[in-house]
Amino acid sequence: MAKQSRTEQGRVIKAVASKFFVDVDGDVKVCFARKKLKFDGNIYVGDYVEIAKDRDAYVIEAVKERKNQLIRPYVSNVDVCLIMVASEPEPDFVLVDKVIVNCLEEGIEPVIVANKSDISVLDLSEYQSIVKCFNISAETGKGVPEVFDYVEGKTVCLAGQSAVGKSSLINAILDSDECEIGDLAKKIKRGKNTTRRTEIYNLGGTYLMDTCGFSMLEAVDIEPENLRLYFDDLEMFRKECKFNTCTHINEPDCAVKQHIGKEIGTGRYDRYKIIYDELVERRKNKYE
Ligand SMILES: Nc1nc2c(ncn2[C@@H]2O[C@H](COP(=O)(O)OP(=O)(O)OP(=O)(O)O)[C@@H](O)[C@H]2O)c(=O)[nH]1
Ligand SMILES: [Mg+2]
Ligand SMILES: [Zn+2]
Repeated sequence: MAKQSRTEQGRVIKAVASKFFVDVDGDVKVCFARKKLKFDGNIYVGDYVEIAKDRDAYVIEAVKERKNQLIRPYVSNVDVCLIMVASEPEPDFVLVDKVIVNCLEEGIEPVIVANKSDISVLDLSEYQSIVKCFNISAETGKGVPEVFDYVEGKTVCLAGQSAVGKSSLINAILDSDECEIGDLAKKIKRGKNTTRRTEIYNLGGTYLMDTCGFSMLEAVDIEPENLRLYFDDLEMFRKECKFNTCTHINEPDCAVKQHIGKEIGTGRYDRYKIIYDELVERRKNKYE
């Protein structure tokens, strides 16, 4: 009974070893987790939790049901995912398209943010009809207020390759240098994985999730035949295809192919096929 009254609600904003940092109305409490929860491997940054004081320590008693979750980065209860790219490191748009698929599967809005526009502006024309796109510079601040306006009040996950400027954008929004900024390894033109763990920065109810860069990602486990449902730019022409279930790969009289290089970006279609083949390959391996 007394225990009940000591229960508080909060949100996990960071995990370090066995400690979880839980934001309770702006007050951060360091918590341990009940053994059972920990061994399920089941507390994500972004989780809403119930904590209670157990003698001198705070303990996470329960994790509330998640609205959604991503595996890469490991986060939960996300509204918008800012998929960040930059001219340096060289963008990997297969990775971008996989993140879009994974977001759509989880009901998260994908948004593309091309950073470092002070160096060069990336061509996002293939994406303009499918997702909201921004060209910004975290360094000069160009476009940063527009991004913030778009996500204000939401839980926002920043995702993408190392050194695209995820932490830099959060710093620009917070107007601080709270996040550690890395460098581009000049020789290999790749990032150095400066951010090592996911952390949430709460700016008056806008939750900004700084995450670790990654260069490998699997699309969610869907049937290859269903991949088309995650490519709106292709799907909008399916009605013109001969077969209603056309996957736009090998079927005869596929109308989508007529639109490639016009309304549908050539790169988008090529990447669709790459991801399709990966899903076919994965299904084969599963049943072997
Ligand atoms: N020219 C330019 N450089 C930028 C901009 N934003 C970030 N950088 C630089 O890019 C490098 C990487 O920035 P970070 O913010 O650490 O990148 P990150 O995406 O957080 O990288 P990880 O934490 O490793 O995943 C740093 O040297 C930044 O100074 C920008 O708008 N313009
Ligand atoms: Mg970082
Ligand atoms: Zn087709």
